[in-house]
Amino acid sequence: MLKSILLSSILSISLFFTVYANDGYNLWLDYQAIQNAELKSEFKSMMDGIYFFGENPTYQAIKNELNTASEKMLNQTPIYTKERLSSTKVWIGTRDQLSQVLSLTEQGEISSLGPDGFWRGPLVFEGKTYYAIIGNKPVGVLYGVYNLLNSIQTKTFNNSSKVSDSPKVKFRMLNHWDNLDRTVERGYAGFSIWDWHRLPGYVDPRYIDYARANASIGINAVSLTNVNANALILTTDFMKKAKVLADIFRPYGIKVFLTARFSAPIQIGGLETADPLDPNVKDFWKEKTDEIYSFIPDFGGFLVKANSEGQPGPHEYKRNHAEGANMLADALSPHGGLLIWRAFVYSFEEDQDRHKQANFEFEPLDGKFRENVIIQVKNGAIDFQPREPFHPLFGAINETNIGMEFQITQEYLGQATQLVYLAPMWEEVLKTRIYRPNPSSTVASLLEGKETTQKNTLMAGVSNIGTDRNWTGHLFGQANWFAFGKQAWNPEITSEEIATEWIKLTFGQNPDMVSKISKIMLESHETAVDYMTPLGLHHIMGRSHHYGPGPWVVGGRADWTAPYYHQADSLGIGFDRTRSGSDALGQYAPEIVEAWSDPKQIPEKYLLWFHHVPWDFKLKNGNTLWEGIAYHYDKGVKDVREMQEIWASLESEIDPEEFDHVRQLLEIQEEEAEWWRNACLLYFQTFSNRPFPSDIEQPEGDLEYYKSLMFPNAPGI
Ligand code: BDP
Repeated sequence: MLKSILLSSILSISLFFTVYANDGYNLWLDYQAIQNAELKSEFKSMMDGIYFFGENPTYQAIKNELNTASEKMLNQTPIYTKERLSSTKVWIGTRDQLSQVLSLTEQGEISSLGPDGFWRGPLVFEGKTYYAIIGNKPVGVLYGVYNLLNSIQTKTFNNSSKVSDSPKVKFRMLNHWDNLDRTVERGYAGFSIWDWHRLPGYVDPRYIDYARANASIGINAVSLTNVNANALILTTDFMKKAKVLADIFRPYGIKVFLTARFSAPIQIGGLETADPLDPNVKDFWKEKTDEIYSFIPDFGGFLVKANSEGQPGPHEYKRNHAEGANMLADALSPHGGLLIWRAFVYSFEEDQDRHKQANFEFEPLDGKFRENVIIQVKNGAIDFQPREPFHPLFGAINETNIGMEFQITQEYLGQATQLVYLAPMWEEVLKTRIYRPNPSSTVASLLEGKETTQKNTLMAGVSNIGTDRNWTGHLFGQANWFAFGKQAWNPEITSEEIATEWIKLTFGQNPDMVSKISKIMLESHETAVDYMTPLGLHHIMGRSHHYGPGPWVVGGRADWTAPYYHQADSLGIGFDRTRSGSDALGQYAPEIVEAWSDPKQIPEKYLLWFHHVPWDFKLKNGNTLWEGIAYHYDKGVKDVREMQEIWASLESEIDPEEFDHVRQLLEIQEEEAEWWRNACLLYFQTFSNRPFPSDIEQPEGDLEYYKSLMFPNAPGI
């Protein structure tokens, strides 16, 4: 008896969890049942009569989305009417398709929103009001529908207000660093979702969910393969595989790009050279490109990493980046394709501060690139550090298209064990005033094409997506994917707005919960900077895998070692990048040079990035630099504990599986934060020779122990 009671209660507990547990697969498209009666009846009445002005694959994708949403939110299937009047409530179509029912003013308003823009709201026709969702192109309609569904989920829907929006950046792109064997460079969420081996025959349903997720946040381009490229992706067999993905993504408005290995003419073309000025090389690329377009007529173009970290490029043939890029751009331009050329270059021979090298190479070439080339520049000059000042190429080249590269995957920011919401970091960069080419220019306004004549604008993000059931390894990694899409659509949006929206879509509406999770998210980046690299420290992580602290890492080329960047000695710490040092600061606009040249004036968050300062240097709050470093590390650890406490207080509000997933990872984050603090403070103390402030938690352990830790199987390499 007892046994059977026990068994049945275990069963009911596990049933309970099976029914309610959320594994995160549905991302922000979870479409939870609507509780609010008024909203429910409003949405229900809309779903009772939807008329599409025409048919095309994107409208089919919209119907599929409406079916999913309505079934989950209302437990009913939408009714699609065959006739646009009578029982119809909702009209869906393009401006052209609705031209007979739109006034000229309305048509003008919609037209000004451009190809991806949408308009939704009430439309009166012959005395009856319809709710219309209109775009200039079907993809705009799709964005409008996602926007509507989002407003229902977040309870911001109002049937009498008109909403319109359009993206400020043309190409909103994910860069996958996925290899053909399915490993992912800097990937922390399992393997690549591209199952190349089973493509083209086997089509994983996940490809569609991936496209839905991207379209719902406005992402319209993806490059499928690692920038450390494999030439095989350009063989006919792989083109057939890529075609399947492109066909799936097309209705969702997403274009496929591939990474092109510069030496492909040698590797798969049987040539002896990849010299961009060689006629046979040009023919190779032209034929390859034509072949790709025969499979994928709307192929986006190539993304290229050349002459960087050992990748082949035009320098082998004494040609410059423009000669390399233009040759590929010429192969693409008859088809309307884009050539995205990365500015992440630094040479093996050059012993100049790595910070300066991209400007050295690209400034002299400004204006020499073809119209269909975009130079893709990382947000900072070193490499996706926890915090970097903006890259000095922004504002320095103004006759060449320039785009942003952010890293969504958290290579240097806790990988997939730490909760670090990246939107505030990106926002900080985007909103920075750069004074060039115009006095009021910001990184955002430049990227939007407002400051120059640039038409092809781009924001790219290195993807954090993998085969993990929840896509991103850490549930909060989803927020970074989501935020990237939102910021690419509108670089002026605030990270707070995005966080609120994501939380509501992911966890629900309770205002107290929303504000608590929002606090965790909004403070998490500063917290990570505190326990990893405060006050402008950078590149002091473990060698090669970049997991955990490694301020002692030496050996090999200088700019792959940590002391190259922190320059700690008995007198002080920091990289002198002013005139008395490498003068990387001199690559910025004069206003910035002036503001940042003085260690007393520069924002303290960049202090050690640009200055080597004595351990007793006085910070703005009166502490010495040494004390300040110690307080930042200490605060970082304490703030992680606060995140844990807030999270723990939400247990009754959050799905048990999601709650426990995050709880466990926060425990790891606390340990890792302590590890960072202990290791870095003990190490820097060997230079500062000063005691730790007595009111911080004293770093424990032994420096030699921290130095001895090895992680040969750390993910992502
Ligand atoms: C660095 C990564 C490396 C990438 C490189 C790049 O450590 O794996 O290949 O950037 O962006 O951050 O090309």
